[in-house]
Amino acid sequence: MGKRIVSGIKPTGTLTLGNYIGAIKQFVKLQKNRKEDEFFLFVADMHAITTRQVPAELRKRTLDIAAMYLACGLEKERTVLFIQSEIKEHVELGYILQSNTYMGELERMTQYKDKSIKQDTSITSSLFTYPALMAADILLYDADYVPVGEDQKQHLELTRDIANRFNNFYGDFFTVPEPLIPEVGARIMDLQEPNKKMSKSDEFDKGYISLFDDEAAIKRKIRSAVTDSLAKINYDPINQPGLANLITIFASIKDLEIAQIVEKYQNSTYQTFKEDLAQALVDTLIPIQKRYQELIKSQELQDILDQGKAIAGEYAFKKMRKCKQKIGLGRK
Ligand code: ATP
Ligand code: LTN
Repeated sequence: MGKRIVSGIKPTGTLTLGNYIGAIKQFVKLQKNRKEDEFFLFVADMHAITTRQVPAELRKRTLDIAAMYLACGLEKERTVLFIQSEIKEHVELGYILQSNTYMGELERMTQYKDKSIKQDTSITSSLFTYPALMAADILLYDADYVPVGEDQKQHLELTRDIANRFNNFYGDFFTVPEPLIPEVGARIMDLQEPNKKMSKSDEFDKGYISLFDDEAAIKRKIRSAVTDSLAKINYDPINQPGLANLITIFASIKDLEIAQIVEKYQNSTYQTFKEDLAQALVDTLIPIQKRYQELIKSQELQDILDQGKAIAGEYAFKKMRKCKQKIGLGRK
């Protein structure tokens, strides 16, 4: 029997190389290798509004992400691609799952802790309850696997706990999902502060590579990426975190092992290594950008999203009807 694979990306900030390596590339690879499986992929715009967004920018980025997913190589015939807010059952199930999630569990979420420290004032209540909505995104479609980066592991564990709790109380109903976290590239680090995750919400753009960066920007950012003074190509995340991050990026982009990159460059200077890495990134990202430019203006993108909405919507509608019956909501 085929499995169902579900994942999403928030349309906040620009898409980064971290999103590409940690999530999108993995998704594309799974699709190539798992011919019987079904792939549901959405733009998590409801999650974006947990922090303040400018409406026109939010709408633009939502479409940008949908187009980028396809430009990165997803097979459109095999992907149910949709926009989260167009399927109202996500929020409906999110509320039900909030009613099966404890305050203590949400208080332990590190993403919430990190984001609320950064914002200190006006933290929304939806930023706090966000993991219950994320659980709904996944459980609504009975996902077997959820490909994500390392930072989402904790949310996936909570999703599993919520599903098990619900199943124990009401009888088996949700598939308990498993995270799929890549071996290489699950946590791409900031180019300037290699002890911090590369993040699109960062205010300084030297720390991340955007999937929309042009050739000059890519080369400049790699050239100025922080390394160390040891002057030896070696994979040592503790003592050479900046270099280890660049090696990880290189291995991931080229689909090679870390050891293969280290071996190839062991006698090279950092400068040569960085030049080759920058070129590999340019060779990967520029063709993606070309495909994105064609898609973003096309009717094809709109048609794919309409079709995604219809397929996901039908599944979600049926699942929610059964869910309400199980809980005792409504008349029948
Ligand atoms: P923010 O940086 O604003 O918190 P985000 O990029 O983590 O946002 P999403 O866009 O929703 O949030 O993330 C989409 C996917 O990309 C998730 O699966 C996440 O784990 C993955 N991801 C994000 N950043 C990285 C990173 N630096 N390395 C690897 N994977 C990442
Ligand atoms: N919470 C994730 C984005 C996200 C997601 C999902 C990922 C929302 N819903 C469902 C996988 C499955 C984030 O912040 N990166």
